[in-house]
Amino acid sequence: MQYPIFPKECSSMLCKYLTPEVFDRLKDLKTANGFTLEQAINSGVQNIDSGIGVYAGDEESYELFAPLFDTIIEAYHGFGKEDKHQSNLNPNDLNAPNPDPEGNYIVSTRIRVGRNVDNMPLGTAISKEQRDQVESSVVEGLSRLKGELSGRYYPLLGMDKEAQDALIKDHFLFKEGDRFLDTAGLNRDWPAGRGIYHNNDKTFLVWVNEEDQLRIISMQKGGDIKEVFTRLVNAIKRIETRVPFSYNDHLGYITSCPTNLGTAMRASVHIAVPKLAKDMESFKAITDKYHLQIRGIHGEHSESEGGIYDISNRRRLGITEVEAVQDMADGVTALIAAEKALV
Ligand code: ADP
Ligand code: CIR
Repeated sequence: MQYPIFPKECSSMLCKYLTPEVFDRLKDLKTANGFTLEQAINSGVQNIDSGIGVYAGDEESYELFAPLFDTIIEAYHGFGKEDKHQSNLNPNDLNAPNPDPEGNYIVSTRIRVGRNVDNMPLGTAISKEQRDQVESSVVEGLSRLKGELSGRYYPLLGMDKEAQDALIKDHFLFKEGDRFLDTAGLNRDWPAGRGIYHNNDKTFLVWVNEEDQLRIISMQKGGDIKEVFTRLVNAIKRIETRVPFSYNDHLGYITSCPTNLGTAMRASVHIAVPKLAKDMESFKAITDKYHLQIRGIHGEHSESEGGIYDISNRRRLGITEVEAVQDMADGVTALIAAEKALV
């Protein structure tokens, strides 16, 4: 493989940190699962508008390709090679009263974590048989959930197009054909092995074999962040009694994309701040202060509609789950105060 040609306008972390020296050191290496540098960087090479541009094939990728991954992890999370990750899933440590009890700004709240099965390659490097095996063991574990968490699994294979599109439009299901995931090898054998589990109210959902093998999701209308977090924590604890998750003391939960390492948690609100959004500089000053990311209404790489934005914690590694949610809760409180102050 030759050193890739990145056009001038490319500003991804991949083109910034994959120097010719780093490339030469890593280009012939392969993990035990056969995952190569070429595979790790293909998404960012093909999609020059990537923000990051790399994916791991397995836990070992983070060690073997460390000269590339470590610089990206440091730049994204501010987390160094010697740092240790700490988890805290105790909802009692969260100070997050509803920032919008009258329901004027927050449309909905969602918190998700990514998880992958221990001793399996990640979705980028997994075989069809292994993926199917992940699906059946996860579905078996989910079938034991009780009470509010009990629900049904809907495989993508055989789901009618209308039902699938409705779930996507209503923000419950992952989209199809994402070009970043495609070029990372994450959509191979689509739609086999993929699906969604949800309870009747669609307040608890699990995506199976998308970017990560599990995306465990708690969501509901309004701004009761603590209720959403509490439901999520209960679900994580139940599921991990049946499905062993990939975790280490340095990187926390292992995920395909290095931005998701650690807590693997994204806590978001859909929030209407139309006045503030007219002044993107002030909007961004607040989101930067609280380490928040702004996304559009249909998820990553989408646009806002009607002044409604998806606001979530940006940092996931080197902070606890409680701190990640706290970033979002404090930042959203500040955004609402700023919106109220505008006439
Ligand atoms: P992820 O959360 O896995 O990083 P995306 O950014 O692609 O992935 O979002 C996945 C879906 O979740 C999208 O349909 C998005 O609109 C929806 N979503 C995210 N946050 C919220 C929220 N607070 N309320 C409702 N839907 C949400
Ligand atoms: C990119 O590099 O833009 C995609 N591979 C997605 C990266 C994940 N984005 C994020 O900010 N969490």
